Amino acid sequence: MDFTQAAPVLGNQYRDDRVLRGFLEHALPHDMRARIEGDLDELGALAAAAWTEARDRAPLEPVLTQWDAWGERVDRIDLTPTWQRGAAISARYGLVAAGHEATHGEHARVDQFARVYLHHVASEFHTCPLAMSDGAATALKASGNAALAARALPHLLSRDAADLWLSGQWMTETAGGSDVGNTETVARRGDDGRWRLHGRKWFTSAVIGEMALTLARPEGGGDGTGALALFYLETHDADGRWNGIRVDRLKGKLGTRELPTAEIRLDGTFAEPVGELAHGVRLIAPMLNVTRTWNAVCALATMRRCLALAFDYARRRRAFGRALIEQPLHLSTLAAMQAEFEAAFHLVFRATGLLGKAEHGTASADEKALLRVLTPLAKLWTGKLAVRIASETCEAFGGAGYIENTGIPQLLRDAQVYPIWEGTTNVLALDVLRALGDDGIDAVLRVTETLLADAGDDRHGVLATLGGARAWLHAQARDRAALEAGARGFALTLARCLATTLLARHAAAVERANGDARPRAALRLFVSHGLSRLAVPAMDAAAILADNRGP
Ligand code: MFK
Repeated sequence: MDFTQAAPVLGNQYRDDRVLRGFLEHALPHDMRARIEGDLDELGALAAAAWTEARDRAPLEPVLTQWDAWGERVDRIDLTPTWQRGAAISARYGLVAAGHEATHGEHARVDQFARVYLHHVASEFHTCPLAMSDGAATALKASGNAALAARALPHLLSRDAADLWLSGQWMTETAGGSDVGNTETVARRGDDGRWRLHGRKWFTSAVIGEMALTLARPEGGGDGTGALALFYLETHDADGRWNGIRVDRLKGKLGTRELPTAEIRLDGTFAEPVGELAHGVRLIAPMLNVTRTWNAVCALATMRRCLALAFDYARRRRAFGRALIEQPLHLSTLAAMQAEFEAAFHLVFRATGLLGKAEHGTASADEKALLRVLTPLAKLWTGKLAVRIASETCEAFGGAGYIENTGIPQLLRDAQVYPIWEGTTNVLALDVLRALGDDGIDAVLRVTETLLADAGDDRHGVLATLGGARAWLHAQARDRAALEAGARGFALTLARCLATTLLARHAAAVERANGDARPRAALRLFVSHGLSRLAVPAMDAAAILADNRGP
């Protein structure tokens, strides 16, 4: 009889996730953990059920219908079944609301992001508009605009699906992706005193939402980033008609295909300024930092899904007379991925904890400085790592990993969005330099030294590498080109040092609590891959290679 390979099986993704459970056990008070555990368990079961349901199913995509049968412009987007259930699940599990839950105090963000992490892959990236909704709620709170906050927050933070709003974050234009200073959308104030927007937004991932925050240039305000203002708009009027918005088309993307990303035109769209009529980037920054945190958490979720499947398959698949997991090279390949994931997990979830503390008013000045740097570090590192782990996972399945209806290739196609969305790796590396400013590195060193008290032998390696990073930063200070060219390596070095510190603390705590040796093993493997990624960029050689044309 022909041999048939058993497919990988995904269990309850909360119960099976030692890393998440171990972290929550130490990060959250016991009574709070007991209160939320039922929800986490259900989300873990939903993740497993969604994986089984999607098996062998043809991928589904949203459909845009621009005209009705009688020639009226309707711009209706029909969503996939999973997306149609998105609002109900978001409201039921408070995927946005939990992060703003006052009764959970400084722990609210950890609770929220544990939920997001468990649900992300099963949601088919419905988490993207949720991220922006959370970002909008955070930016509106920070803006001090009481009227807009009173209007939108009850909807954005609703736990009732019928009331729940989604928000877009409409920044990207044809002339400005990373450089939003090139924004061409114009804001005009009419004789009636109302603002109307005119322009084209090129990547709007939540045109299906009820509102958006968007950047526009008040007419006559001048050029550049500083002259942009942040506007609030609602996508439909009270009668359900589009608010001067036309959906030109949905994007055909490499991945995240269930997510309807649209090109839209604003033509007289009524909008309200969120704050002053300038410095819109400053006003939208809280939103960016929240969506970047979501990006990092969702990248972790993809890594975890890859590892769960790859380890399971390695126990089922036999080659050369034994299971793959018993093959030394295969095992060490998977273990290296697991170690990188565990270190990244602790870095990202530390950032979520600090975000909660900062919002609750219990973070110290050094912790706030650390959070400002951790956010871009978490985003840039996990974006790249998710692609690497997803690619390695395809390989771990051999030919099956290249076959669409195993569900494995989609993990890689979807992962490629993480380094691009919300600022590319290079933009984020430059943001790390911006965040550190003149003396931010000293705050990072101070906090790390305190955290390292529990880190045992690993403290020496971390402190030496961080000292090297500090010296590198100061050595490049007078040469901006060299500083920028080395910013990626510098950022990754900081990320690896901070992750080592956090994983070392966790490993020590777990050993004391129950003798589990696995976090320590992950730490050993992670450190063995090296902490420093510092490089002195050979700018003269790079300049010579700028011309790559011709024979
Ligand atoms: C499932 C996962 C969920 C993910 C959801 C994804 C949804 C995707 C939808 C999208 O919208 S993707 C679009 C993402 N686009 C970007 O992320 C833009 C990338 N570009 C940048 O990040 C630039 O650095 C930025 C536009 C923010 C600023 O560039 P500029 O024009 O050089 O501005 P500048 O002068 O450096 O900064 C302006 C002000 O903002 C400064 O403050 P001051 O005016 O007080 O001096 C900066 O300090 C401040 N600022 C910039 N970035 C900040 C920040 N403040 C706090 N945090 C930050 N991150």
